[in-house]
Formats: sequence, C-alpha cells, structure tokens
Amino acid sequence: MSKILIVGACGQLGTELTIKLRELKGNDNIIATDLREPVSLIADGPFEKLDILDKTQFHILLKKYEIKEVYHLAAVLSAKGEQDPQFAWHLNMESLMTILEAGREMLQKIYWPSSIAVFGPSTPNQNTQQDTVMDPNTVYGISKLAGERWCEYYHKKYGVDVRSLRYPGLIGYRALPGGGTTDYAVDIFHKAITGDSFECFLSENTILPMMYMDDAVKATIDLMETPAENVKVRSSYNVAAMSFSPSQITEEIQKYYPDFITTYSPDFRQKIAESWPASIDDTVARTDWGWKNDFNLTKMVDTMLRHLKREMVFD
Ligand code: NAD
Ligand code: AKB
Repeated sequence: MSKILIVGACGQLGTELTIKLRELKGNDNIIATDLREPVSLIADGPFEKLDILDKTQFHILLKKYEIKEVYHLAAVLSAKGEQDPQFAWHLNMESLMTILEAGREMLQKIYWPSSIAVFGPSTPNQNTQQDTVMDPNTVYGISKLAGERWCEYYHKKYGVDVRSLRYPGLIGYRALPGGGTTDYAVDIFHKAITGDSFECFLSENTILPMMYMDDAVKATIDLMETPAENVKVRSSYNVAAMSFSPSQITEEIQKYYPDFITTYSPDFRQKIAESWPASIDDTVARTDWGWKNDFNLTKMVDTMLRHLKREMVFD
C-alpha cells in the first residue's frame, strides 16, 4: 500500500482524518506531521515534526517514507488570519505551492481543503451554488479562492491529481478548533456539559452552514477514493449537511440541559459570518461522486453530548 503523509495532523480535522485513515489503511501507512508535538490521539503511529514552510525537510520526508499521497491541512483560519493577514497569506499560499510542485514531480494524489470562506458579501446567501459570485473579504477566504484556482491550474496544465472540498464549519468532539469563525459551535458544547453558560461571539440569529466531523471525514475519503475521471470539479466541491444559528443550536442543547443559557456578545467575527452563505447547494458533489451527509442538527447534538459526557466520566 502506498504511504500517505498528512500535513497539519494535530489540528481539528487532522486528528480525525489521521485516526480514520490509520483504521482503514494501517497505522504504518499514515505518516502524521505537524509543527506541534503529536497529540495523544495520534501517537500510536509514525509522526514527524514538520514546518511545511521548510521545503527541504518536506522533501526529505517524502523520500524517506516513499510518499505517494499528501493531505495538506495546515492553514491559518478565518478569525486568526485577520490578526496577521500577511502571515496567513504566506503560510496558506506558500505551503500549497510547495505541495502542488511536489505533485508534478513525485506524488500520485493531493488533498487540500477549501472552505465556504471563498464566498463573500455579493454571493447569493441561500443555497449557494457550486459556480457563483465569489468575492471573499477575509485574507483566509482570499487565500482559499486563490488556492482553488491554483489547484485547477495544476490539474489542467500539469495533470496533478489534486482534489478539494469547500467545508462548512466542522464540529467534532475529539479536537478543539483552531481559530475560525464557526468555532463557537464546538465551544458551546464544552460549556453545556460543565454546567456553565456560554457567551457567543456571533449574534443569535446568524445562520451558517455546518457539518459533523464524521461526515467531513467520510466526504474527504470518498472524494479521494473516487476514480479520477469522476472528479470533474478540480477547483473545489461544495458540500453541505446542516445550517443553524446560535439560538437554534442552544435550543437543541436545552433539550438535554434545560438550564443551559447562551448570551450574545458579537465581535469582529460577526462581520465575517455575515459575509458567508447561510446554506450551500451541493448537488454537483452528490451527482459526481455520490456525496450524502448522515448527520443533521438533532443527530449531531445528540452525538456530541453523548461523547463529551462519556469523556468526562473517564477523565
Ligand atoms: P487547525 O488550525 O485545527 O489545524 C491546523 C494544524 O496545522 C495545526 O495542528 C497546526 O499546528 C498545524 N500547522 C500550522 N502551521 C503549520 C506549519 N507551518 N507546518 C506544519 N503544520 C502547521 O485547522 P483545521 O480546522 O484542522 O483545518 C484543517 C484544514 O481544513 C485547513 O485548511 C482549513 O482551512 C480547512 N477547513 C477547516 C474547517 C473547520 O471548520 N475546521 C472548515 C473549512 C475548511
Ligand atoms: C473558519 O471559521 O474559519 C473555518 C471555515 C469555515 O473555514 N471553520
């Protein structure tokens, strides 16, 4: 079996993808890498410290493990990106270009995530289509849109097999989020199970597209296993699962914790959220490679609370 290298494996998505890929393909075939020390959940397989901005070290690892596939998950996300736009652009773009170039020379497949952040204030807000107006106004969104164009370019010009999904906000219980606008939808659960109230940085009626982590991992692996000729979109596919506002997720959590309350104190992230769509049309992904979500708001909340409560008991 050819070996896969994951860049940014200690992050919110990387932790979960590493666990699932190791389960499917064997521990030794999945090389987790990150700037940080390995988190305990992925300490059971090969791990290398890697700053993806260090091209030499990246190429040493590709050769050392005879890597044929790379999942590139390292990025600065939307909220953090606004604190240092130049660095966010540098990391998000340089790292992608390094990996796309490696795709020309020695890789068989590359996975690189995009985001609903590619859309902007002029994008139609409801059921946003695969192909539509895109005018992102965060450095993160601009870097994702530019990245999508580069992925398509490298595929068309050099035949690089690079694949991508435009994830909505991802919600999981194993790892904490790393500086996005949708992070509140994970943080809220940690407050609910400890009996605290939650102060939300978005206003109560701000609706955003979201997805439970198992669906995101399934979509990613399904896309990567699809025969190349069926992957017709080489920029990035819209994928969707659910949309809700902070007040709607609060009401769902109150079914389990009736005394739980959310207060609202919108900050700079409110403007970012308002520039993104409220719901996404993912018909193209459903048609091209059979994408289908398993989790809606009700099932996601039930699953999150059950897992987090169980972890508290074992802590
Ligand atoms: P995260 O911030 O949780 O994780 C990113 C990881 O990359 C971290 O472990 C970090 O240590 C590592 N990293 C940072 N700089 C690095 C460097 N120079 N070299 C190597 N590693 C480095 O992010 P995430 O939420 O897991 O997101 C993963 C990818 O998915 C990103 O491209 C993100 O834009 C995309 N995405 C995430 C979401 C979401 O809701 N989590 C939604 C849409 C798209
Ligand atoms: C963020 O909020 O920045 C991410 C994303 C939707 O890309 N969760």
